[in-house]
Amino acid sequence: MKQILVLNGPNLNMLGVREPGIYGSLSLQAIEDNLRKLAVELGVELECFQSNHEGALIDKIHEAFGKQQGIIMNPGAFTHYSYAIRDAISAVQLPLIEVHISNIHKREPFRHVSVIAPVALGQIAGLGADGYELGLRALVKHLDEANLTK
Ligand code: CA2
Repeated sequence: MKQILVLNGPNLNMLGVREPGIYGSLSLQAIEDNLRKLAVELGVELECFQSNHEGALIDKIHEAFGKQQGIIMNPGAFTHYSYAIRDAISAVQLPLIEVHISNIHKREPFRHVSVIAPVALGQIAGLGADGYELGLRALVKHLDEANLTK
């Protein structure tokens, strides 16, 4: 069975608690529960992890090498400046879909830049929590297609 890692970065543990106008009213727990239901439907296994610490996220990315086949990640504010997370993604060479709940491209200029996007398979932004499910569907399709060509 395919194994997928779902990573959420800093402050995303606050989802549903504050700022529902920007980030919606679903908690991270509810988002992960919905993703787990979709994973059953798609026949894949998920591991979900959230951290407010850059190093902990990097460790999880390293651990994914040899364990998981792809990653769904909302790097939070690390998106805009963490070369260390970007290097970790490059190092493991796993397909990663970058997800943002809000549309980072129509917010403050510093959010328009993603240092992660150049090493991601794709980016989903502005579609709310649905972005995680769309990302999981796209990643599983990508992995299926990659297997077919082997
Ligand atoms: O839109 C996204 O998903 C972001 O990755 C969220 C990050 C932000 O720094 C990125 O620019 C875009 C921030 C997550 C903060 O989450 C909160 C949730 C509830 C209350 C306060 C913060």
